[in-house]
Amino acid sequence: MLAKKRTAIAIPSSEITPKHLYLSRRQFIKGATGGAAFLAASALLGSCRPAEPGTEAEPEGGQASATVDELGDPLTPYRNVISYNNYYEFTTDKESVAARAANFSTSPWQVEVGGLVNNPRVYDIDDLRRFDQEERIYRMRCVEGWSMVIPWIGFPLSRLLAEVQPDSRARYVRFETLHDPDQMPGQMSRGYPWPYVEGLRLGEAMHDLTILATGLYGDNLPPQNGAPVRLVVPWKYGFKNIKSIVRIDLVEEMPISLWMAVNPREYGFYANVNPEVRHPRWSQSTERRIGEVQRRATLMFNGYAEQVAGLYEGMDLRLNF
Ligand SMILES: Nc1nc2c(c(=O)[nH]1)N[C@H]1C(S)=C(S)[C@@H](COP(=O)(O)O)O[C@H]1N2
Ligand SMILES: [Mo]
Repeated sequence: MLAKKRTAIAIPSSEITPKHLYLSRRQFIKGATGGAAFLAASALLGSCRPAEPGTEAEPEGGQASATVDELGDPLTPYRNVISYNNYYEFTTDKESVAARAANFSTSPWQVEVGGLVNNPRVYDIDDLRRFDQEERIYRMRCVEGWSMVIPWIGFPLSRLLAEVQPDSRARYVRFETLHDPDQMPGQMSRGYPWPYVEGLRLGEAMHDLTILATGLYGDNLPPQNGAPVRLVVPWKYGFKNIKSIVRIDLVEEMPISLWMAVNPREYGFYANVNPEVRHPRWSQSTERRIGEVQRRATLMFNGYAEQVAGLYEGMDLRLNF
């Protein structure tokens, strides 16, 4: 394996084990247990989770370049990452999302990028996979008070924005999830203004920590985690990390997210992780890390203050919550 620095949050792609090496390692493991050339071949063709009946009691996962994040916190086990989810389009029961989303069709898939840009473009999911993919090990803190550490695979959103070239009027980026009630029964529920929408200020969207994720634990995203492409902004509450994106627009006005529309008093646009700003119904000063027993302190900007505090200089974070 490669020698790794523990200091970097963003491990440059040159330093992580590229996917084909994960796959050949997996092939080796499979081979050693009587596994299969077929699995390796299908994996190389980009198939999702190569689960061959009989050889795997559990989904494999575990293909990460490190076992801890840059603070020394252990990665959340793969099985937890893929079995405890928030994805209201399928169900509000976190433990049932995986089963309900299992047949979600993510191919073909296109993401339309437009609005105030010089080069609007429709990307096939394969076009997005062609951006240099890196591993990013990030903490994810849900506004409900639980958290995980997840090794994502993806690429900085800034690289996509550089291609479409926001024009001088663009101030915000607006993201939209697929709207397809036939596949997503939760979208029949009238309590929410579907489709799911989220937004970032342009400077937040351009920040190097902000990625479009296409995978986790060295594999493609499972449907329950937002396949085939979702946003990850690690210093904000989890709900900003919009799943299964089909549209990205550069806009002039602050987008109204689904959660702002549902309850603006409780869910602001910024949603920066902040232990000092209470949710109206609970404290945000501690969190339950999935897999741990004791609650732990929630960190300002989820532990990324050094990287992102500058984005909010001079802003009142109590008003801009
Ligand atoms: N489209 C969509 N995106 C979504 C959600 C959702 O319900 N629908 N839930 C959000 C919330 S509240 C969280 S905490 C994270 C959960 O991501 P995970 O299931 O991959 O851990 O996804 C976010 N993205
Ligand atoms: Mo969340």
